[in-house]
Amino acid sequence: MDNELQLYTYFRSSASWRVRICLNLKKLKYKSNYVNLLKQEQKSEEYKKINPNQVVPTLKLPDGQILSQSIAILEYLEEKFKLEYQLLPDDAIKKAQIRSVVQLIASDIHPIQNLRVLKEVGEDKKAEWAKKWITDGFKTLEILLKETAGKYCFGDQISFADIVLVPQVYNAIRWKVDMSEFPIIVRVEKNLSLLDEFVNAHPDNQGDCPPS
Ligand SMILES: N[C@@H](CCC(=O)N[C@@H](CS)C(=O)NCC(=O)O)C(=O)O
Repeated sequence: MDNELQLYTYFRSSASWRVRICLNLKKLKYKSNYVNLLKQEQKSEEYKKINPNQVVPTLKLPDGQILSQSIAILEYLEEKFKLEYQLLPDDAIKKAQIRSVVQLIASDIHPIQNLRVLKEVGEDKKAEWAKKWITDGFKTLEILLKETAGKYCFGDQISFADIVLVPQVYNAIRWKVDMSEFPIIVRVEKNLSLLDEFVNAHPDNQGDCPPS
């Protein structure tokens, strides 16, 4: 079927996970096209035509148009489907503060511990590297959230910041970051992880997640 949203995704990809959460919150149905990063399927000639950057996620719209970059996709979904579930407030200052947290995670933390960067860092150093950069970023994040967090990153309203937070905490735990240093991050992530839209988007609940 072509007249549906299609998400090119990998179960453990943080950037894909962000888009899955957003689609769920906005109650948008989509088809998953699985791209196995461990099998290097993102490097295939076929996928390169869809996403020249050779990463997931990619969102294919029902009319065939293609969007890449998870945050650009979130922004598109917010503009187009704001009424379904509003993830950015109208207030310009609050919106900028939320985007600042998004950038901290999506631009300053996540790319340094991405698969292709870790490959360059090398097998023996990659765990220490990932742990260091996530820990450093979380130190800043904890300070920011002290001012803004309620149940979620910004008060009791789910925003883009929460969407990027949850996959990053999963990575942090995977790389053995000492989360006891970050009580606010831990509390917010716990609250979010109870919500159906977040549970459904979790790597364990994806069709391409291998049986444990
Ligand atoms: N800035 C991009 C990052 C995308 C990205 O790094 N995707 C990772 C998975 S989370 C990937 O596909 N990595 C494949 C690789 O590094 O070869 C976005 O937000 O969409």
